[in-house]
Amino acid sequence: MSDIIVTNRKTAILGMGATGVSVASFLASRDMPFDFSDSRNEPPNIDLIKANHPQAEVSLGAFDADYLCRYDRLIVSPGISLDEPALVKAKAQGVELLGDFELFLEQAQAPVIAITGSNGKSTVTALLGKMAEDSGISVGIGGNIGTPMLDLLDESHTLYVIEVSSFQLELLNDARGAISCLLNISPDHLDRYKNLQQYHSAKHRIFRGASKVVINREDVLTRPLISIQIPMISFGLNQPDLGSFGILEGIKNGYLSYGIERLMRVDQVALKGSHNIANTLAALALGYSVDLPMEGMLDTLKTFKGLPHRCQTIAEVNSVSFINDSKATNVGATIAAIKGLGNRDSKNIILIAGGQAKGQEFSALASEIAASVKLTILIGENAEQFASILQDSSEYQFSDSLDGAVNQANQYADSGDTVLLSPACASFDMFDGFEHRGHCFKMAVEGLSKVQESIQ
Ligand code: UMA
Ligand code: ADP
Repeated sequence: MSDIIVTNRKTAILGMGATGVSVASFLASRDMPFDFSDSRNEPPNIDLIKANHPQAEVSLGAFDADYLCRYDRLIVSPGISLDEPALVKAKAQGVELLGDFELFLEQAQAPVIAITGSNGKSTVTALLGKMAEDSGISVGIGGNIGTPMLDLLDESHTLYVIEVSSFQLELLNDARGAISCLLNISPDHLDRYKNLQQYHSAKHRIFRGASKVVINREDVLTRPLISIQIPMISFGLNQPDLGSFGILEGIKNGYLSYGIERLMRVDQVALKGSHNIANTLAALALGYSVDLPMEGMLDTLKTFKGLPHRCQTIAEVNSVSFINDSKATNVGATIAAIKGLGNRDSKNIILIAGGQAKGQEFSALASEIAASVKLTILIGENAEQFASILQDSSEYQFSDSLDGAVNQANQYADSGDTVLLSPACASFDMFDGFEHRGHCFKMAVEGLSKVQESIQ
């Protein structure tokens, strides 16, 4: 493939968020000129960009096709839909659309592990990154998880572990020998994609030009559609074939295994929940594919407790556990949380859910909620839509605020119950993001603890 970075091409960066800022620094460090365009009138980093890149022309407000067609190429931030009419027209007129992932892959001088999936990306990225660090490797860890990937480029790194979203994959043409992992696929971002098929196609672009592939053998949607002649390692919670990762003797009392080789008892893994055991196996498969030492990886598994806002126990008040799973922004993640924490014999969960549905159906949740949830408290924009799937199957209430929902949950809970914030929805109707929502939940629960202390 020809070099992407050629200097005489007129370039505009679309989007002035984290990605746009990192693309600008990258181009500036190579003395390559660029302009900026953002469809918001008051984009987030306008002052920073004007100060750091005074030579760049900045165009704000709705994207204009004629304006964009002045450029040879547009480097498009992931939050911008490629169906945006001005982009569609610019592309039709021969303007090249490029994403930061392609730029990053061209520049990276060390092996790249690329991780995508509907759920578990950040957990696997952070876990694998920790495994590499613990084994003494200089590793760049970032992408959708937080640090824009172009900011990671560093000649001293001998490995990159990159989380990539479907948005970041939409413009990928060639993974340039990356080791590509697709963890799982369940409906998400259906406000951006026309249907699940289109979302699935975006995810599968991760396999184009990969040198090795790691897939989930229990999720057929993760299998490459075309037969590719590259090494493939699978993971899954079932018994592994030779050369793949899985569980021997069952998840309760069994072993993480590589083929018939028992590696470690499942109950020694610090991460909890069967979905996290699947994540653990994916990380092992990826680490194995770049020759990380197995002993060291297993040691990391004994201590890595996971990231905040993902099924994180934050308090116990009156023998009721409060769990923050604010990062559950789709139905698949909330199903995993209820499955992992629910007790089907005694319905022990009070679920706080709702927010922005992002075009998804909630119906797949109904049977899981009916089995383990004693009360669902619904908040946010799509609370009514969520309630419609619960009509006959289980009890629910509405709340205007997260504080109110926590109080309602606390009043309803019996000793031994679990209050679970796992919204299955995006948070932007009420919060600045999932972290803000999780933080507000924590504050509300701490408020309860204080009331409890003052009573005692
Ligand atoms: N913008 C427009 N027009 C639009 C949409 C956005 O001009 O139609 C502008 C905004 O005004 C803003 C900029 O684009 O100036 C924001 O760009 P962006 O939305 O692409 O976000 P970044 O700040 O660049 O952050 C992105 C990822 N965000 C999204 O994909 C939406 C971050 O993932 C990622 O951490 C960051 O790049 C670094 O790689 C966040 C995310 O929510 C956490 N990701 C989604 C998810 O995990 O579900 C995919
Ligand atoms: P992502 O980066 O893909 O959003 P995270 O690791 O941040 O993934 O987890 C997001 C949500 O998905 C959390 O609620 C978490 O408990 C849940 N989750 C994590 N791994 C899995 C998995 N393998 N299957 C289903 N849900 C998962």
